[in-house]
Amino acid sequence: MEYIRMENTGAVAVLTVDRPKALNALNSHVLEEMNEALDSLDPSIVRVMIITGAGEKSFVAGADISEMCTLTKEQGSAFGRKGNALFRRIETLPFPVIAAVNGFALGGGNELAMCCDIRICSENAVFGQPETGLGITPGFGGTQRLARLVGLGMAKQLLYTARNIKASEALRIGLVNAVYPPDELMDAALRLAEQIASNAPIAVRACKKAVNEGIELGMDDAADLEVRLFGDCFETEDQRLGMGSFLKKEKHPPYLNR
Ligand code: DAK
Repeated sequence: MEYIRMENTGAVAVLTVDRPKALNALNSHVLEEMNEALDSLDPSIVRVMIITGAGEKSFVAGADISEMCTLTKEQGSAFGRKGNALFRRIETLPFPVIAAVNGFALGGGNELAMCCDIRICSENAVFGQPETGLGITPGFGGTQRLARLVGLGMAKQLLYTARNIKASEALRIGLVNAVYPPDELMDAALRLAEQIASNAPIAVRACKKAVNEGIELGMDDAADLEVRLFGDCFETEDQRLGMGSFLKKEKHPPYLNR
């Protein structure tokens, strides 16, 4: 692959968008390769994936403006569908995904970060949806996920003004969970990933499903979903191991792959 690197050392996979000359902007080729990279993962082994950008300056500086500028209406919709489908695929992967945002996360870059389960960033990160300044709307889920993450009022302000915000403001509004010095970001992401990967994979996956699907439901249906997923954990090896070790006052051995 030309623009995507996938390092998969077992439980933790790291996907790097590697197109630093264009600040890792997403063209069709990058989107296709990202899909290919996801195809290569074995979900019975991978427990957490980290997504980051190559270089020190940019996570992803958006969809590729040079590719988009000549698109017709139909081509624009097709491009939006392709990006939206990929980001939805990432959002619904069975295991958690962490965005390690190491610089610019603008437009499609912020949208990529937002389809991940957890976002952490470096002190030099910059977030924004600059699309209205370019004559378009966000097309990879930005109008939908931003409002869900930071609330309607703040999302609308960021979308209408096209204003970029720094890491400290992203932290304040809840767009990211933590900010690190640039040279500590990847270690922090890996530590977080290892911590998640050390827990029971069946339970972690069920939590992701319960939160993602439950948030779309009314409370009664959401509670039913939670009860079903809770029940599904019983009689699993993970549950026997986790509770058995606690009752024997022992540290449980590593959970096996499922
Ligand atoms: N696309 C293409 N090339 C980009 C790019 C981008 N988004 N961002 C940066 N580059 C390229 C620059 O053109 C430059 O290339 P060369 O001139 O060296 O060949 C190189 O990366 C370095 O950039 P700069 O020289 O500009 O670097 P600076 O440090 O001066 O500035 C910057 C960094 C991130 C502030 C600046 O590059 C910038 O403003 N970039 C554009 C950021 C942006 O507006 N991103 C949002 C893109 S719009 C939809 C589907 C999808 C979308 C919308 C609708 N539908 C189907 C409805 C998504 C839209 C977007 O993501």
